[in-house]
Amino acid sequence: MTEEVETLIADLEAEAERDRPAAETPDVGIIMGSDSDLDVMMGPGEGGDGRPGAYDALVEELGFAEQTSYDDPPEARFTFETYVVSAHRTPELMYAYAETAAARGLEVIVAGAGGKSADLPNMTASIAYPLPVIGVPVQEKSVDSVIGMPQGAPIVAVDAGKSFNAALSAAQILARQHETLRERLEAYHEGLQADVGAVSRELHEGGTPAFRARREE
Ligand code: AIR
Repeated sequence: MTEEVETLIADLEAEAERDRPAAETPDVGIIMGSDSDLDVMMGPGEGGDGRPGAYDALVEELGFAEQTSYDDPPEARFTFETYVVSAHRTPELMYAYAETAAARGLEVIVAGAGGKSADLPNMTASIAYPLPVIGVPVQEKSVDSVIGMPQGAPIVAVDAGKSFNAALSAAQILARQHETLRERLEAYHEGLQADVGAVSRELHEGGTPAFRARREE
C-alpha cells in the first residue's frame, strides 16, 4: 500500500471515531472506481459534453454542497463527499470506506464503476450493509457485474450511466427524514412536468415543421 492510500484509510478511521452532529457530516458518499469515471458519475461540468450526473442533480437541482473537509462542513444542510476508490487497485481503501461509512455519518452511498469487473458498488454494498448503496454501472458492459448479487446481499442500482438518477434516489432515501428535501424533490418533479407541458403545447400548436425549425435555431 502506498503512503497516500494509507493516509486516506487512517483519515477515514479517525473520522469514524469522532462524534460530529449529523448536520455536519456528509449525507451522501459518492465513490467511483477511477477518475476516468468522473464525467459519467458527476456530469461533464460546465461547457462539457454529455448527460448530467450526480453533481448536477445534487447541487443544481437539490441545493446540496460538496463537503471537501470532514471537519469544516459547508453551510448547506445537505452535503455529499466524493472519492476515487478502486475495488481492485485499492481493495483496502474500499474496505475502509465501506466499513467506516455509517460511523462517519453517511446515510447512503452512491458507488460507480466501469468495465466488466465493476465490483466497487456490490462489494461496498456488502461491507457497508445495512447502509443503502446505489450502484451506477458506468458502462453498459458493467450492468451485470453491478446488479448480480446473491440472495441476502442487496444492492439498489440504476441503468448504465444514470448517476443523475442515483443521486435522486439517494435524496429520496434522505427525504424520508427531511421534509425540506421532500419539498425540493417535489419542486424538481414539478419543473420536469412544466417542461413537458410547455414542449407539448408548442409542438401541438405550432406543428411539426415549425417545432423542428425552432429546435434547429
Ligand atoms: N475499475 C477501477 N478499479 C477497478 C475497476 N473495476 C474500473 C473503473 C473504470 C475502469 O475500471 O471504474 O470505469 C477503467 O479504469 P481506468 O482507471 O483504467 O480508466
